[in-house]
Amino acid sequence: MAEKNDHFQSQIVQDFNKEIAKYHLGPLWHAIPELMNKTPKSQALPYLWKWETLHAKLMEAREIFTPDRGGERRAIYLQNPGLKNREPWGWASTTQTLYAAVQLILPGETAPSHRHTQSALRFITNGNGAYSIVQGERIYMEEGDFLITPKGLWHGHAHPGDEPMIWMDCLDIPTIYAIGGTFFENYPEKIEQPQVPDNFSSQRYAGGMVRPISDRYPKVAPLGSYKWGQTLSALEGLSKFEPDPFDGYAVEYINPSNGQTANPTIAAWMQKLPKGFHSKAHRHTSSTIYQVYKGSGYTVIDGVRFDWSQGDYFVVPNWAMHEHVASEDSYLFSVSDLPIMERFDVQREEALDTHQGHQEIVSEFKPLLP
Ligand code: GTQ
Repeated sequence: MAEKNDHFQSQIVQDFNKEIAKYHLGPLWHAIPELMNKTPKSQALPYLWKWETLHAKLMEAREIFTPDRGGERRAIYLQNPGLKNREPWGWASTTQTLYAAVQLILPGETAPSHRHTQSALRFITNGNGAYSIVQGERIYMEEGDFLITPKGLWHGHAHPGDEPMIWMDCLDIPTIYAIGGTFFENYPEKIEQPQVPDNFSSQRYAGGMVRPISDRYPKVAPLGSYKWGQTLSALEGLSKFEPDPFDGYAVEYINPSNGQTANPTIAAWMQKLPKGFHSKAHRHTSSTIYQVYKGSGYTVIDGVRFDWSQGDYFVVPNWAMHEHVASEDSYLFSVSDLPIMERFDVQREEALDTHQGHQEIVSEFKPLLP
């Protein structure tokens, strides 16, 4: 081993590395330890954004940017500190594969319709009364609802209600950027007009466990919004039994016509961690962005304690050991790149097998407050 390292460091090798760089060539012997780690080495870092900070910055943005003047959404995205320097696209990354943002819409505002090859989803955290119009369907949004905007469909938002609304956006922007698959188009008018009755898709799927017979071979996801009440009753049913040791009581939002994830590239879950629940620690290839919908507790990520409470967002990067503890009944909404990892057949999972499956806490994360 010593011999190999010495040679790797030798002047003759280093000079050669420099020489070929002039021709836009690189030495594999230099790069391989970084490119081919034994196990995933995430460039994204574990991180947590406090609600106080997100809320304060959205409020400051109220006047600074309006969709009507700017022609775009008032969204502030979560920039992972580990990915900041990965220009040009790293700057819009929350994990290596996914982008997450908080979006604010005020009564009377309109966020113009557009379409793109990125898949999007929304989770409504604050307020009621705005609608998203997705490919001609007006979908009214209420707290706790989960919505999808499949890739390629026109979508815009408008707010006829009377209180500010905030929601979480998640898109596969970094993934689509990395593969060179970005297409984007503005709608010719400010916003689409309805083509079908309001809340058409959620009414068609009101049963929750049956599909209209015409949806046997769906071309696009046939359900646009998943109402909080239905999600909650699914969790209540599940909560009568034993929790999953790693995730408590968790459900995944699916395309009810075919049982696949609601969005083909982004998995979305809602999980309930009952008061006092302490999960076992594990790690997996996929990375996750959590939104604390209700409750409080902490998550230990690679030995660091991240305390969370309602409205906070946090990231568990690829292959980071993590376990959750709930101080009160808590509901965590989360998104992950599990479908991407599965598609590439690289999803693996490993439970911590020391200390009864719990990590030793070595430090506590200190969040940035406004
Ligand atoms: O609301 O359609 O955060 O297209 C990023 C891209 C939100 C949206 C984002 C988008 C949207």
